[in-house]
Amino acid sequence: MFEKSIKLFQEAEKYIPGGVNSPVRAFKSVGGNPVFMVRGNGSKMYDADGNEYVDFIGSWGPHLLGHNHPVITSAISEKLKFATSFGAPTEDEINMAKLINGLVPSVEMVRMVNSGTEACMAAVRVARGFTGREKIIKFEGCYHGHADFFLIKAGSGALTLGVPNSPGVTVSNANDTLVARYNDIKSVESLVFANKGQVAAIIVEPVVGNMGCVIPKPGFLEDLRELCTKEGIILIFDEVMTGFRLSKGGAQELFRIKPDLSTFGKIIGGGLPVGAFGGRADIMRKLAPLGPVYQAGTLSGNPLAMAAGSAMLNYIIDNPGLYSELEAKTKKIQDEFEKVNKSFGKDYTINRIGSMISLFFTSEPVSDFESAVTSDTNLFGKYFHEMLKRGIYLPPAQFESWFISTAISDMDIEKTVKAHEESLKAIL
Ligand code: KE4
Repeated sequence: MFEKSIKLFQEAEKYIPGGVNSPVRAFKSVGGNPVFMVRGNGSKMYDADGNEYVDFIGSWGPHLLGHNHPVITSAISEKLKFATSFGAPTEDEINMAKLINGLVPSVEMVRMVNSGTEACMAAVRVARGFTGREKIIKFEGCYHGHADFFLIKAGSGALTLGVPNSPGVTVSNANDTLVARYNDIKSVESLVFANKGQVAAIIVEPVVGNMGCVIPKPGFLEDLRELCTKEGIILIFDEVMTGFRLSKGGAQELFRIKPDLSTFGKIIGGGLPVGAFGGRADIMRKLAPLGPVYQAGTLSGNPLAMAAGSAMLNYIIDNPGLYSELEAKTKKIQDEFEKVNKSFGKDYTINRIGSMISLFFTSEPVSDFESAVTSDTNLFGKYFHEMLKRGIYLPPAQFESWFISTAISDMDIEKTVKAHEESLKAIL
């Protein structure tokens, strides 16, 4: 079933650390050999051994419309006739900036980069430059990319692989990163008041994907907004995952909160490497070449990536109904899974919002890092492989959100629910 992937992984490990270019892909937390993909189409991915999978990762979020959507691929191939990258300004970048501003009104000005990490790193830098303050507050279990000052009690692969505080991050970096508890405004207030006038920014995943899907409790985001306004702290919504996924205006539209800065990635690249950060013009004007805060990137805003990203955003504008379609599909999965779980006498926690969903192997409500880690990760590992054998490709880690694309069909859902039942039977 996986002979070719096993061979490829052995080859990969000779030249690439851990055989992968991003740790979460290595199946470390679920065990076994990662599967090497060769083709994607719609809701499916196909591996080197010819196995077909219903894809619930969507490249960790970008594929809102599924793989190889013709709107995206035709935009890329059209642009390819003229350009890949100039390293000079293009009209494509103006169009992309206007699209983002039109969909997310809090983003008065925006700068394109090449990854979510860059976007989050730069947003923190410009917040520090604007306020003249040095400390930041993040939340335990949240992940904002691999910039040094974020790898403090980080989520996603850092949490999965047990390195939430990575070696190589200096003490001074770590000292400027304060860590609060998600959904606990008191934990934030105590840090703010203990560091009065020193906190430049609070960065938060408005809906967390990197502990698995964790939803803000009513009032939490509002309290964060109020605290930041009162204390002159920049509120950064890390919408790399939630942006254009939870609604056409992201989580900030859904929860009606106006952050000072927002970061984006994944969906805005339509599968190509794109990140972006933006927000209040008075803050963004601090950026070089206008202001003193330096940030740069060779391939930032390159025409090919802009073509893919703007095709995606234009599709979202032309098809606003896709969000209720995604909501219905994902709710159906949740409802069917819960029925199956019940038939096994299990009340596993399933968190869902829009097309983000996570099945936690714990019966505790999961609302923060502490409750997320009560999940039985060994059981998740066994479950993952049972689902994989049945042609369902989940994120290979308990602490990741699953992503539903518009390409997921009723038949895919039926197949997934059946596989879920058979997998539970096999592991329980
Ligand atoms: P990238 O640098 O990986 O493009 O984005 C970093 C990032 C920032 N903020 C949030 C909320 C994110 O989820 C991410 C990246 N997400 C992970 C998946 N949990 C990417 C997958 C990977 O690391 O390979």
